[in-house]
Amino acid sequence: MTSTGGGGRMGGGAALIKSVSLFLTSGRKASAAAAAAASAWKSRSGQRPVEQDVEKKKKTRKKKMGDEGKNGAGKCSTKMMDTLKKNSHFTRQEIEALVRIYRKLVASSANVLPGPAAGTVAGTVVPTPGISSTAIVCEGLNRAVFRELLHNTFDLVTEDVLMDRIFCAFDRNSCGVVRLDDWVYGLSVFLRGTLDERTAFCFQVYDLNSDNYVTRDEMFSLLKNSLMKQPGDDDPDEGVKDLVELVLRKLDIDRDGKISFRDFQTAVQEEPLLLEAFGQCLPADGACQTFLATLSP
Ligand SMILES: [Ca+2]
Ligand SMILES: [Ca+2]
Repeated sequence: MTSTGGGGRMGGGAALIKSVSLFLTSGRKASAAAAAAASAWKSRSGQRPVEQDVEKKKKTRKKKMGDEGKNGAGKCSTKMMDTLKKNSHFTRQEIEALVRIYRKLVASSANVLPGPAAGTVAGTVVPTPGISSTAIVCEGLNRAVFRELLHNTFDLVTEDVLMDRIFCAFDRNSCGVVRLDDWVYGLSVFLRGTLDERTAFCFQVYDLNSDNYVTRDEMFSLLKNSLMKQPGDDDPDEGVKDLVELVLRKLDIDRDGKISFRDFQTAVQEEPLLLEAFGQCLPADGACQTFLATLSP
């Protein structure tokens, strides 16, 4: 795999990338798929003129979807459809198909939560009138259903901690479930995201405590398991620490000992392979194509 990032600043970059991807792909079942996906992403982001210079406002998670569109399956209110379409890379037909899939998945899962889901900060769930205050009903895909989907539909074979972080990245207002708008916007990044969108997504996944930095500790947690799978390693921790320093040198552009989003974005722009430097959190290209094909009539 050759670098499309170019750039003189990547001095020892090639060697590092090689060692990083070696570490990361060893012991990972989908290594071939991941490599193929990486190059596919690369060529795709390279060749697409990206006509959708979709507003980054999308990421200012303040937009509130008042109406969840409780109409029939596959339908949502015109206003909501317009919003979803405007802020995603999907066509109207694709969104309708996504809504149908979403409804099916929701119907197949029980979503009565005893309260704000564990691990979420102050759920912004609005109690539904007529429902006892002890049970908060929030329509959406829960962690179990979502995880199943990542695994089965998107062929994501990755660490539990990453699975969980991917869920959190989809669940934009931390209400403990992936709601319809979360679903459409998350899949938009998953399936058709620009490099910038995917960079923001991966950074969010890797920033385990959401403090806007990926620290040495976080890098250690993220890289630890990929190395542990190497057989015949006497002191895996040492190897992981070395790897952390290696990756840090590559990603910590401003040299303050931790990776900010700006660091990450700069590094990824120069070398897109670094996008998933801490583990796979985007689906393989084949899985994307298969899923997209099911959205077209
Ligand atoms: Ca962090
Ligand atoms: Ca930094």
